[in-house]
Amino acid sequence: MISVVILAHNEADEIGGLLDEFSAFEGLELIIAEDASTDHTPDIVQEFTMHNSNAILSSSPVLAGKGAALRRGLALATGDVLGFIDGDASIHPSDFMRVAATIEQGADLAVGSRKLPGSIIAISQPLSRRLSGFIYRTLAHLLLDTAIRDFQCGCKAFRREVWDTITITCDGFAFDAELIAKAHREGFNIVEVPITWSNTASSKVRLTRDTLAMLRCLMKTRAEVRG
Ligand SMILES: Nc1nc2c(ncn2[C@@H]2O[C@H](COP(=O)(O)OP(=O)(O)O)[C@@H](O)[C@H]2O)c(=O)[nH]1
Ligand SMILES: [Mg+2]
Repeated sequence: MISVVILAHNEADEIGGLLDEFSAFEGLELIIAEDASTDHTPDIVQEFTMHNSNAILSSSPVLAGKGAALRRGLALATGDVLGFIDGDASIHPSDFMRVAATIEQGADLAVGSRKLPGSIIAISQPLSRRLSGFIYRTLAHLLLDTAIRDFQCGCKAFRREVWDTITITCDGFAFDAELIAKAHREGFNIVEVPITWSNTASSKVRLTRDTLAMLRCLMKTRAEVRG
């Protein structure tokens, strides 16, 4: 079975549609990791879980960060393949399923990518995010010594063994880079899969604060994977 953690903080406009799209797929456990929403996100998810026995809501009143929410959600997962997707409908569930299918084909960690020849950016990010993304990517390459082209895309899947082997400590958006760097260090087979991605207006990233926290995490991860 595949367990997918769906990240949601104030995603009331998108989460219902995304969950409905996920229900078209069999063999999935859906874990919605929701933090501190001030809109109707928890109500929408709760309504869905009432009619879908394979779906669980894990809520926290504290805005813990993407990494912390993912650790909480993944702790509930029972599948042998684990994964996560952003809950803002920037990626279609069918793309998550393609990424997860790569695990059955031999990958240990499958990384959805917006930077491969087959990737499609249907709606692009504003210039400020594209610029900060470029700087982050360049630094992540230099610091973490992996050839991955898109660290940040919110669509990844991995064997349970990967999750059981490594420990992720970053609470925020640097979760993905830490996961990739530590899986790489352990010699796991990492495969990038092109996906279609649309920017949504609802980004929760606070450019200065989150970017600084991400850079701190990158430095910490570098020290850990090198040490
Ligand atoms: N549970 C939880 N979800 C979060 C948190 N921060 C962001 N998210 C969710 O993580 C996903 C990615 O965040 P987003 O702001 O869209 O990042 P961007 O696409 O890189 O701008 C979205 O579905 C957010 O709702 C958090 O602290 N807790
Ligand atoms: Mg987003």
